Amino acid sequence: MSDDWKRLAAEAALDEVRSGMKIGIGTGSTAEHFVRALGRAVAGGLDVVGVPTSERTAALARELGIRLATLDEIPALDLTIDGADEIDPALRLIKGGGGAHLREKIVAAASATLIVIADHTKLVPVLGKFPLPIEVVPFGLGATRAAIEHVLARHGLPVSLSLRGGADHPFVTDGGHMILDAALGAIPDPAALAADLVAIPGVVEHGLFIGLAGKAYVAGPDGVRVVT
Ligand code: ABF
Repeated sequence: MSDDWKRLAAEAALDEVRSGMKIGIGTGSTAEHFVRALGRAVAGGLDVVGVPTSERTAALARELGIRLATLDEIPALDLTIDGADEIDPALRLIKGGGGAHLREKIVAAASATLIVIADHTKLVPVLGKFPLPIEVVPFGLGATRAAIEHVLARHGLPVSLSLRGGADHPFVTDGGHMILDAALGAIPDPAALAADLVAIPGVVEHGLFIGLAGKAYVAGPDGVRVVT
C-alpha cells in the first residue's frame, strides 16, 4: 500500500514540471517513482534537464533517457522533487535515511523551491522519531562524535548515536563520508539543533531540511493532497 501511495504522490508532482525547466531529481523509493514517471514524460516529448542527487538516481535517469547535467553546468534550478523521511506541519523535514542528504541539500538549496513527495505516514506533528542522519568526515571520527554528543546533551536530547553500517562495515556516502544516526525521539527546536550541529568542524551535513520545502504532495487512503 505504502508503495502505491509513494507512486501516486510522485506521479501527481509531475504536474509541476514544464518543458524548458531545469530540475533537481531526488533519491529514494518515492523519488524513483518520480524518475520513472519523468522518463515516460520525456519519452512523450517533455524537454527538461535534470540534476541528480545521487549516483543511484543518475544511473536510473540515464537509463530512462532523461538529459542530465551537473550544478557546475547549471548552478540554478527551477525546482527539485524529492522524498523525505519525516515532514512536520511547517514543512520542515528529516531526510537522509537513504544516505544522500548532502547532495540532496546542495541541490535543493540551488533550486527556487523543493517539492516533497511522500506517503502520508511521513507526516508527523514533531520531527525526531526517525533517527537524524549526521554525515561526518572519517578523519577524527571519535572527536566529532564527542562534539555531537555534547551538543545533543546541551539541547536536552538523548545521547544515542550509531555509526550506520557498524564499525566493521561502515556505510560510505557518495561523498566518501560516514553517517552517525541520532535516535532523538522528538526535536523541539530543529532550527537551533541544525545550527549547532553544522558548526562542528567534522560534521559535513545533517538531515534537517529547514526553510527549503515549499510544498508537499502527500498520498494516502483519501488520495493525494497538496500541503503548503
Ligand atoms: C530520500 O529518500 C531521502 O532523503 C530520504 O531519506 C528517503 C526517503 O525514502 P523513501 O522515498 O524510500 O521512503 O528522499
